Amino acid sequence: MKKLNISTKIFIGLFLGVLVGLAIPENITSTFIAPLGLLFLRLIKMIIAPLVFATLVMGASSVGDIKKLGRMGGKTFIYYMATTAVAIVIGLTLANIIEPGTGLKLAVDAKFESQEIVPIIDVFLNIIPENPLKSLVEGNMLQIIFFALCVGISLTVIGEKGKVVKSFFDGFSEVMFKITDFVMSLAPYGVFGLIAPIVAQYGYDVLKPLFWVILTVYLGSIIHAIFVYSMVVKVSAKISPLAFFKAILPAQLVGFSTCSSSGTLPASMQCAEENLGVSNEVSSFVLPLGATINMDGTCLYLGVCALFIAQVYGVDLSLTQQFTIVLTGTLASIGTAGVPGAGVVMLTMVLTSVGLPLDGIALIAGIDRILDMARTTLNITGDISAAVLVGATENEINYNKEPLNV
Ligand code: DAS
Repeated sequence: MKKLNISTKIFIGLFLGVLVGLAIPENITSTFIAPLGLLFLRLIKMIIAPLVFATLVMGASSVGDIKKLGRMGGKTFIYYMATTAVAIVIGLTLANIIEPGTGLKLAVDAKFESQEIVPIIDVFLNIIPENPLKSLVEGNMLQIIFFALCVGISLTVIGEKGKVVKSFFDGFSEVMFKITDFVMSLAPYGVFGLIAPIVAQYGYDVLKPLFWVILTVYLGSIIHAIFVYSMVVKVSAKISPLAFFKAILPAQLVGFSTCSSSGTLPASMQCAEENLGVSNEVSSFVLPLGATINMDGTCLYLGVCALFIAQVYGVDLSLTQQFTIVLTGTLASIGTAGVPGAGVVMLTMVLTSVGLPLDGIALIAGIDRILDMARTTLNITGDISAAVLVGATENEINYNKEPLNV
């Protein structure tokens, strides 16, 4: 039988996970199957920081000129902010049309302690590490990216003197890619172990009352992915949307099951480079940045949930307030880590910015994981679309790769 490609294997893992989750009680799946998913998550977390650091140093030091790095950075940042704002507008528009919260009276019993809100200026100051080793140990992605860029650029500037250091990072990034290949080969088992307990936990009675919220977030995510990213990859790289979505499917499935953009980074880099032909130099710069500051899915979810909570409480949000949501959400996405549940922290900031009660978050806390699956999948899809855009505009895409052969 023809060797199954990774997408098919992960899909089989996902499908079997759903079947087992439906057939076997939650206490069994959480005891005997969940550890498989947790093992996969730990392996992914093990490689993120060294993988990002090594590949980013290599990427930045091989760019060759600072101007090009600045150009790539500018394109990446503007693209991320623009698509994030579009995502929030799509979320708000859909929530205004579908009105998921109208006519819904849910008891808000769970008190929701508001999360600490970091002022925007601190978000930017926090990008600079006080102690780079501590950033690596703690896995602070923005600080790791900042320090790796400093090292990479310095290696470019010192030229020959940095030869030994550069060859070390060259070898180290190869080692990290090899380990990543091994970890990603376990993805089908990891996805199975992650999905089965979730399906067992979320029965129909949990999802039913909030069906319209789930529908609005998933529908908005699909609309954003199809209309925004398809146009970007088609116009910038002449890659057909079908080829693009087929090429990134493994990363999307990992994002869907892990609910972590950072955790999906190894898969995102692999799909961008091996299936779409984006150079390592571009992918190791654009993707780690995106995993942290680009959260289109999260921001679409913010638009939907802020309006849902306003509707449940009978609050009419003015256009100015809805514009405030777009602004707050876009800026808040910069400082939020790509880890499970990060969106809830941002929702706190957005609700506060328009004076909505934080208790409203308790309404959706029970299904947040289901919403996180969609928003993380959209987040990483946006990250990879950025890698394609920057790769194409910097002539750093190897078109000999057959995306359709994924
Ligand atoms: N789970 C986050 C991520 O990894 C997104 C979120 O919680 O909104 O991108």
